[in-house]
Amino acid sequence: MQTTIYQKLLNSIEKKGAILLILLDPEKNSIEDVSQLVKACEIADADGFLIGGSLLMSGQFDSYISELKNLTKLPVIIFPGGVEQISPTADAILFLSIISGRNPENLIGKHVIAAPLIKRIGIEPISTGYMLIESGKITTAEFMSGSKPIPRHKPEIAVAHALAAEYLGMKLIYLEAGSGAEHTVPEEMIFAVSKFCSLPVIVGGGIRDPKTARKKVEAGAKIIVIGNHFDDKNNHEQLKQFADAVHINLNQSIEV
Ligand code: 1GP
Repeated sequence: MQTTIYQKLLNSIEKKGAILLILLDPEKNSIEDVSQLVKACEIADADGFLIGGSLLMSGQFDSYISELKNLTKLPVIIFPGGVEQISPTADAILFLSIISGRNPENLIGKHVIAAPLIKRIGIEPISTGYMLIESGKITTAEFMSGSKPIPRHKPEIAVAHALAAEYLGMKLIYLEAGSGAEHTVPEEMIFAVSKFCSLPVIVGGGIRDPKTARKKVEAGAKIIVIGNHFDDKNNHEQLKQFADAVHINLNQSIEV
């Protein structure tokens, strides 16, 4: 039987301690710009790509992912901003429920529309409990989802949500400060969620340096997502430092 993308992610986490995924937004990063970043990711030993955005204006989602797949052997996973972001060209899709909110559309409504499509095109859904965490200013994710984030200094609320996701059979927890967040997800919250919930924890939003990425991993994060920081070509040379900071099993003693 073919190994699933989820299992491949778990295998990499087991080996490296934690993994680094780079978020590409087709609206912000043209495929020409991305080709340089993709090469840098392969050289730096990054672990894969998330593709998605809050708004899709251009409608080039399928072809964007196909072109990306031609550039890399790393996993390409859809991180959908909406039900229109489903494509047979990707390796898998995060089947996200915004469990921090109480909007039924984001808990089950959109899933009912997306599920038959996913079945028909045959890509792997990875059920993910997605939590918005308060991070300063209102983020796009918060605005677009019409849901309130979890207060950043209330780790116990995040733990209860994560446990509920685990008991509902979800496979990943995503603690999201929001793209370009002013403040990242607090380590205290990552630590509490990782301690009480056995699902791998993804952390993203506002991470702009390797040291911060390492702190999230030391607190228990198993997947670190970086988007905005690598929109700037000048930052591509830092990819290796980020990957080394996240791959804690391979680089336990390095100073980051
Ligand atoms: C957003 O968690 C991701 O969904 C990444 O955030 O763009 O701030 O790195 P940044």
